[in-house]
Amino acid sequence: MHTIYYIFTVLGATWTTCAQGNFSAFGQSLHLTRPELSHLGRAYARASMDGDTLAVACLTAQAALGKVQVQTRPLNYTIIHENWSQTCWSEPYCVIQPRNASQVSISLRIIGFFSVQFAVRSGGHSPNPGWSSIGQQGLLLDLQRLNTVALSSDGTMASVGPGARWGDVYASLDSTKAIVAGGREPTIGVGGLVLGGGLSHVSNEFGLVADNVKRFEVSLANGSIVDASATSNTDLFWALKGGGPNFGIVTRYDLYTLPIYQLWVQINAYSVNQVPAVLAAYHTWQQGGVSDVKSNVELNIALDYVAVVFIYAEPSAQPPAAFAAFFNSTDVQPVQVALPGTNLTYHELDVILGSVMPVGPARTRIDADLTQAVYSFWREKALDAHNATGANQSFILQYVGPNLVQQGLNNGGNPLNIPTEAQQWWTTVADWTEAADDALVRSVSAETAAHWEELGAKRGSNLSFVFMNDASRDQDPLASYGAESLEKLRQVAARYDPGRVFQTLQHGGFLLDRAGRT
Ligand SMILES: *[C@@H]1O[C@H](CO)[C@@H](O)[C@H](O)[C@H]1NC(C)=O
Ligand SMILES: *[C@@H]1O[C@H](CO)[C@@H](O)[C@H](O)[C@H]1NC(C)=O
Ligand SMILES: *[C@@H]1O[C@H](CO)[C@@H](O)[C@H](O)[C@H]1NC(C)=O
Ligand SMILES: *[C@@H]1O[C@H](CO)[C@@H](O)[C@H](O)[C@H]1NC(C)=O
Ligand SMILES: *[C@@H]1O[C@H](CO)[C@@H](O)[C@H](O)[C@H]1NC(C)=O
Ligand SMILES: *[C@@H]1O[C@H](CO)[C@@H](O)[C@H](O)[C@H]1NC(C)=O
Ligand SMILES: *[C@@H]1O[C@H](CO)[C@@H](O)[C@H](O)[C@H]1NC(C)=O
Ligand SMILES: *[C@@H]1O[C@H](CO)[C@@H](O)[C@H](O)[C@H]1NC(C)=O
Ligand SMILES: *[C@@H]1O[C@H](CO)[C@@H](O)[C@H](O)[C@H]1NC(C)=O
Ligand SMILES: CC(=O)N[C@H]1CO[C@H](CO)[C@@H](O)[C@@H]1O
Repeated sequence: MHTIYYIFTVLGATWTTCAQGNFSAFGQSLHLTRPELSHLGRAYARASMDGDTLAVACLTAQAALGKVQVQTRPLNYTIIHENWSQTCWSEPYCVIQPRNASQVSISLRIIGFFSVQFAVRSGGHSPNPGWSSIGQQGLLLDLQRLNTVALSSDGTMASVGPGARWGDVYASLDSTKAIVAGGREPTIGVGGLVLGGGLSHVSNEFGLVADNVKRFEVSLANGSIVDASATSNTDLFWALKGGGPNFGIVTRYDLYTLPIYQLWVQINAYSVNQVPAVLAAYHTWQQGGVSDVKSNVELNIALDYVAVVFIYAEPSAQPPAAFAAFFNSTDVQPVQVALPGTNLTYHELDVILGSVMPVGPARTRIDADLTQAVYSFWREKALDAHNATGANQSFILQYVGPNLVQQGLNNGGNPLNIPTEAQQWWTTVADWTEAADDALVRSVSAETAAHWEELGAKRGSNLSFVFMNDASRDQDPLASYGAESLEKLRQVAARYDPGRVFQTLQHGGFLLDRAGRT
């Protein structure tokens, strides 16, 4: 009896000393003071036994980065609620708001050392719970202070922080008449959009936003800060152009500026009973007008109105001929011209669009009858859901053509593997108020997506690609890139994150570990 008790005590003591010893070396590398080392080391030794290392991780971050960068309870609720969708409101154990790449690197080393769960937020514009939010089981790395926007002296490149919002990027560049390809709503954050590929108003001409990146500065899980570009860590460069949050935290994006400044824009509103005519005109544009890659038609069909934004990547005195299907047809007449044809800067357009137009996960080749059929299917379900819950939903189509894909290839390629043929991507945005209605409202989107696929398959126009930026949590965009791409992405992740921090400790997101598994 005595002997056994004695051995247990020795093991316990050894274990405690060992935890303190391990922390001591790590803490010294963070330049903690002697009292901090000893206090946190003891707390870690105790907490490890309780399994409560998260509290010590947060305190260590506070000691290493300063209290201004790390909030523990009580948290500032503005930060918790700083996101697009209430489905993601969640209170983390603590929030780290790094100010520069080296603070991101320190945060990642702390996360790895203590092996604690985390989520990363740039703009928080994902509606998927857990993608940029986390509850009491983890810490939130909120990048909003990494928001600088700087134009290079020769004007060919803008360096942008991951936590900047696109609205601020455009506003800041506008004064120098520079623009970059970026998100289509001002509140979207830079980081999440680029890592998912990113569609801009001018993607038909210039490709995805990710394909306009010259260089990424990345903090890896082990704290190393590296560059990824066409000449440095080229495999990582390729993977970051649409491969999601699987490789590191990008702390700076160097984006090529575009050789354009003003755009021609008109916004028309149509009545819902004109939807068949609007879809027919959209189809005609896709068959012809779109060969002028400067043209873009953004279609947003809500339950009680239709908004169509016509964008031409050049100023113009008249409606460009590319839009003839809409402007020179008696079949399709707007009930209101919400914005008559105007030359606008990218920033002015961004301000006007506000929160109108997102875009979506791919489903089909261009097929006018299919679009009409799926629209009818969706509308019936969406109206039922509206009656039951008050939810508003919209039916949104995005044209994607061969030139967009070609632009990506010209800049070294990306993992997305988008088919090189004309196609349209569908997405939906739903707004509702009661959490109890989540399942019902989501079922409309899920069933509509399934219907696209089913009817599309019957008609030979089903494509497999799913666009990450607009994918729902139950979809699998990484798997849709194809087996070869997926395997290559896994190899890149294994090379840059051998400890699998981003796969095992990251709370949500389209992670490689979860891709292709169902
Ligand atoms: C201390 O570090 C060693 C080597 O990395 C590891 O095997 C051991 O489990 C660690 N002990 C504690 C208590 O963290
Ligand atoms: C809470 O956070 C917001 C946004 O970051 C900031 O504007 C506000 O000043 C903060 N409030 C307090 C009490 O720190
Ligand atoms: C990062 O920001 C912190 C806090 O402002 C500062 O002390 C540190 O010197 C900065 N590091 C670098 C590499 O700029
Ligand atoms: C828009 O730009 C075109 C082409 O530069 C020009 O001819 C036209 O006058 C401009 N329209 C307005 C209202 O400034
Ligand atoms: C509409 O038709 C008229 C007359 O043929 C032509 O001048 C005009 O350019 C056309 N507009 C568009 C947008 O194609
Ligand atoms: C919605 O409810 C109204 C009133 O109860 C009813 O007239 C209408 O037919 C319903 N619409 C749908 C699509 O169920
Ligand atoms: C749905 O739209 C109607 C009218 O446009 C609006 O009054 C209502 O607040 C919206 N409901 C939600 C949940 O957004
Ligand atoms: C649609 O295409 C994808 C990829 O080719 C395939 O995985 C899926 O099963 C197809 N859907 C149907 C209903 O055939
Ligand atoms: C961090 O990881 C990268 C990629 O695995 C590796 O090249 C680098 O040597 C590591 N740095 C340190 C300090 O271990
Ligand atoms: C700080 C902030 O913007 N919070 C918003 C988070 O999202 C909800 C839902 O859209 C808004 O109501 C909050 O204002």
